[in-house]
Amino acid sequence: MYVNATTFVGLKDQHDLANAMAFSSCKGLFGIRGAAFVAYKNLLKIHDFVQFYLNFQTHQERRITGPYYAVASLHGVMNIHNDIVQRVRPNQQPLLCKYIDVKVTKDDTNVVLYPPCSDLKGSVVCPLGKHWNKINMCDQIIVKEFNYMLDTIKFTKLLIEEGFTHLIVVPCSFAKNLINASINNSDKIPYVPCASEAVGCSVAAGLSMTGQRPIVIVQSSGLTNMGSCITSLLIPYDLKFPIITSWRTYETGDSEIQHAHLATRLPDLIDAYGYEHVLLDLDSEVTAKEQIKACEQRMQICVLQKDTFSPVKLETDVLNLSKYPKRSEYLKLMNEKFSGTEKVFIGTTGNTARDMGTFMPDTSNFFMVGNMGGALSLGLGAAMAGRDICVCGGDAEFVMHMGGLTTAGRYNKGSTGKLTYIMFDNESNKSTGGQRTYQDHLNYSKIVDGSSISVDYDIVTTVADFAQVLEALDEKSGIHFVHVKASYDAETPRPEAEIIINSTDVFLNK
Ligand SMILES: Cc1ncc(C[n+]2csc(CCOP(=O)(O)OP(=O)(O)O)c2C)c(N)n1
Ligand SMILES: [Mg+2]
Repeated sequence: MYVNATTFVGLKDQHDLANAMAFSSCKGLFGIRGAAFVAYKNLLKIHDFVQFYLNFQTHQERRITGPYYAVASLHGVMNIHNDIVQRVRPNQQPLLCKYIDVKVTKDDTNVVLYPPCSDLKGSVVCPLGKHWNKINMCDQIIVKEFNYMLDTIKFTKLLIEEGFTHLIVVPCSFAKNLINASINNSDKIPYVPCASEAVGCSVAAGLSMTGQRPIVIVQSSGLTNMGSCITSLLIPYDLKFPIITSWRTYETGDSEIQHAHLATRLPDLIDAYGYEHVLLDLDSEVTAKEQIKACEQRMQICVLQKDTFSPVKLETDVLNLSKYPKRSEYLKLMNEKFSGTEKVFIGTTGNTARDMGTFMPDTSNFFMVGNMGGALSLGLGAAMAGRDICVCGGDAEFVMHMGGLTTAGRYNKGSTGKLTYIMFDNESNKSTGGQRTYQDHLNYSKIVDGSSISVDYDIVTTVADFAQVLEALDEKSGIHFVHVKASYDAETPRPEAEIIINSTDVFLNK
């Protein structure tokens, strides 16, 4: 039996079972750099192997590279072998190449720290050469616990002191606390909520060209919306300002299927845009601020991980929807009325789809958990194919790709099937932390009406009115809009991944 025991020399049991063993690498040999050797039992009966590497004579006769002179030094090691092994056992020294979840800095000029080649939060410890003498390497390094979180108030203050002027945002729950801090400090660093990331990027470009210093914050899904602005505006005109994108993660079976693709490919997307990415530091507000500042000089996009910002409560502009029914009350009514019918309900990104999963179990639902802003257009396509469609959207979803209204309006009086667009207006982005949408200046009905979509009803604020509107719509064809005011329900669970994925079937079951 021939064992490759590299890096395990003396640390694993039962090596004595091997007839021959090879050790190599500096790490496995108590600090001997580049060393390698072969050990074998006396009186070995050696079989010839055709393979070069497996042939024992290859090693015995040193036909491959390996500084076998190092074997000599082991003669000395063997006398104190037990002693050394004790020193490399856990508790005495970190094991070789061990990942530790702390930040390591050196406290001794003899210590050499290598920066990691990949994005690592913690440190990898390889105590080379530290087993031989009795110096404990822990005495030569400083090990600091991570905060794992930036102090949001301190960080916001640093951004303001640095001279950043605006926070241009399409919300992501990862940025909720920073957004709250910005709203609390709106006289110093105004919060600028934007209809879409493409809009936000252009607004920031305009600000930066006039000498302002905006910071753009978006969700990873929204970085795709900014593609045209980045590649055909920022790059050709050499405009640089900080862009921070959250990095939504995904695990198999997770129902946030909309994040699965970029969960692994976000760095590739940033790379394709021609930028480098840097993980926003979790440990030091000053370092994080410097990373953001550096984006004004070089083509770099900052990546924001979950739980980066410490909690901050909103002090102003707190939402009050208490006079409106909860969205669940409207949804339950529709569940009862349309249970078992052919009407297909499209639930949008945000909490609408989630709430539909809970409160509309008996209708045919398509859960559009991604593609924010695209629900009306998706509904239009299905209606063009003759289906009876009801889009259930949100107020933030409404504005994201508002151009879809103009396309839909063109087909209102044609041969299009039936399409109803119900916008549940809770004046906020409920699913990303409840930030207000600040869209009081909009007259949704006028915008829709101006796009030639039918608006036959006043804003709905009661369930009774909603029931009447639904009755009236039963008799109508074409494309209709209903503006419904709704308050919050308690958080509902996301429908399971399989249910979401298979919900495309509702378009086929006629
Ligand atoms: C392109 C894109 N940008 C941002 C997001 C993050 N996001 C998810 S839901 C949402 C807001 C939804 O608000 P609204 O449509 O009003 O629905 P509500 O949750 O309030 O019911 C945002 C900004 C996203 N999913 N996709
Ligand atoms: Mg909303």
